[in-house]
Amino acid sequence: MANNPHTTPNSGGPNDTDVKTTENSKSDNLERYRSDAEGHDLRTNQGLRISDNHNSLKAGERGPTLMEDFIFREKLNHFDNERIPERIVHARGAAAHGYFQPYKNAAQYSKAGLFQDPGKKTPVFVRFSTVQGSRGSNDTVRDVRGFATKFYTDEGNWDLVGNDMPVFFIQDAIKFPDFVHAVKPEPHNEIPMGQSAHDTFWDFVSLMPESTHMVLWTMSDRAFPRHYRNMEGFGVHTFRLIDKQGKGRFVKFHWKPLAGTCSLIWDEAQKLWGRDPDFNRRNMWDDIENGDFLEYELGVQVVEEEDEHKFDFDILDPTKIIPEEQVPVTLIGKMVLNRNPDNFFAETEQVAFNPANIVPGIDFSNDPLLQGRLFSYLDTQMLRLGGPNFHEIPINQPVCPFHNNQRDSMHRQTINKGQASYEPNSIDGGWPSETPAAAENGGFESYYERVDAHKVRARSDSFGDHYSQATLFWNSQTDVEKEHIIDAYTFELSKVARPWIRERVIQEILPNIDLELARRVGENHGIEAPTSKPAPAEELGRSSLQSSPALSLMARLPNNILYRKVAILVADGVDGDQVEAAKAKLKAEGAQGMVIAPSMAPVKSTSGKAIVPDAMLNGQPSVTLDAVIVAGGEQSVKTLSQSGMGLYYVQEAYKHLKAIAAIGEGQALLSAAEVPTQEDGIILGATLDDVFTPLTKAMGQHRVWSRDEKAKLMSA
Ligand code: HDD
Repeated sequence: MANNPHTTPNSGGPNDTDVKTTENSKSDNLERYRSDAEGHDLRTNQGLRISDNHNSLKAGERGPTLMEDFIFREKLNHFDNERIPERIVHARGAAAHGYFQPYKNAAQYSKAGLFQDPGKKTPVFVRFSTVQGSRGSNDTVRDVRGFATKFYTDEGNWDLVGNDMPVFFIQDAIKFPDFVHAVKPEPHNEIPMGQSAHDTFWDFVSLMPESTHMVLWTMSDRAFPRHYRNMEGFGVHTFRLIDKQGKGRFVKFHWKPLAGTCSLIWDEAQKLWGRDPDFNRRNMWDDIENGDFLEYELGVQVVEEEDEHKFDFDILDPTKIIPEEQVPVTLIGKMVLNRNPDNFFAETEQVAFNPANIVPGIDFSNDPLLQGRLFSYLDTQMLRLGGPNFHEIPINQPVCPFHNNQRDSMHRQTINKGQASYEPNSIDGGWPSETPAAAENGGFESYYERVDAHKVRARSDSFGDHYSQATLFWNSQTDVEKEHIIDAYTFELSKVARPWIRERVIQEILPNIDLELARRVGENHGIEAPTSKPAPAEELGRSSLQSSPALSLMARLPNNILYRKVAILVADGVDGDQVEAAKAKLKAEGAQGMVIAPSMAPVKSTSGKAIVPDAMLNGQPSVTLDAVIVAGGEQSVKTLSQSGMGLYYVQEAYKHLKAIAAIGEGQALLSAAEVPTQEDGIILGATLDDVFTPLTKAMGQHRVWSRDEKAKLMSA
């Protein structure tokens, strides 16, 4: 620093000092790249008007195509090169624009500009993803979901590249390629796609006890969220917040969804692979188009440096959470996702996240997984996005100015003026120049941490506890959640061909979480589980906390029906007024009623009025919606009762623990389908008013959990 004569202490460059982004800054920045063909002629990339886009140039009408046809060659050549390498992990994703706004000034934790002013909205771009499958795989597979946020701040881009689960499979980044090779489709036949239920995954994780906690999360229903709006998000690692005085504090970042947490049911998730492989991305897209935005609160768990060692685990170990009971989550702001991208490839596919993108006020910790990530992301973009200029791709550009002496390489867009591409210089006035670190909105300064140690390839003993937080997670689940976890291990291991791998999981891993869990999964596989925990004491750990209610999905039930979708089943002869009233009432509660009929032909109601269906029974099956109303009308109910799809609709909704209301004659459909009628969550009534409040109450619990055991009898 400092020997540049043009560096003025305590100030940035004259053109950089007054950067004030607004919620719209990123959209404004993208505007100059948007292209709208309306009213324009078809031209080549060189600007030539094309007169015939249907026929290639030939030697005679029936003759060979001529090499001379540069219009044909340009078109095919571009098409042939349309694909770029997909992400090695997180290949399938969907993204949205929005903003982040702090609740109040958070300067006591961090000097980062985006946390200071409650009036300030910082633009964000968020990409959600699955991890294992390729770009064309299904949304609802059992997997972790990526939750990556790019904040376009006045001080540069901050990327919070997190997941919907708060821990990770491995402790050291050097194991990442091994883990990814094990979980990805197997190398000899590329099977199975998007799933962990196969030999190499279970082989690896059963040989790596440190993965146990995270594997348990992925065996819970969290592994297939109902909607991206219903997922929590986590920065996973312990990071640092730095205040104006340069004091650092450890921090874990959390996203808390305002719509509550809820997930699909495994059977439902599997059926969705075929019924609507785009289920999550479609719902996010449609909701944003409808003005039903996604909202999350940003939370921080802050740990003073002097408290670093007061926990019974190491806060640098990414396989550990800091239980919310030990350090509460302070909510510091809100994020709203309110705009869909204009172009999937240009934005969602080309966006490049990197945990190394931080701003003054945020810094890293020595978590060895995080340290490795700081290398990997920049490196991977070189291949994926074709060289080091990917920061110039519109979606990746910061909204503040950025000037430096980096030059050239593939696809360079910036036309750097001037003669001096080095610093210091006295030819171009010394610009661009450094900004002193201590300045207001100043230059970045790494956290002043003393590191004095031997070079070793080693793992700290404090990372040795592999099981106590897995046990904590297990203990914190409700009975239904525990049953689903038992079912998940049972299912996954049933797909593992090698018996010794199944045995290793059941006899050497699961008992260390919980003996009953091991016994039950073992019973389902005919494998005897041990009656005491086999792992050494140091691996079993010593968590002082027995249970943490915050770890259950039930901790954040919605208790309202906002954004829920309800099927209203109809056929000719339906009570039309009732259908209209049901739609209106649902809308008034922030939900959406969808009229679903045997076909798309308008339905004749009892009043003679035609009702245009929103969808048909097999086009919008029950797995795509949250609850069902069977509307009254004798003829309508009779038609539905005589249709396989009509019967299946309510049976499947019952199986997936959904609330079902039947009005008047509607009850007959439930009886015909052998859906029990005297049960919680099955709401019968003569009028819409009779059923509406109990229906919304049941939906507010997301599912009718008390039905879980009985629903297994339903053959749908
Ligand atoms: Fe990673 C992508 C999240 C560990 C290496 N990662 C990627 C994405 C998310 C995460 C959300 C997709 C971003 C997007 O939408 O484009 N990764 C995580 C989390 C981790 C984690 C929460 C642990 C706490 N990752 C991790 C390690 C390494 C990587 C340890 C390597 C040492 N991750 C990558 C990558 C990817 C990636 C290969 C693939 C595509 C990309 O980066 O841009 O570099």
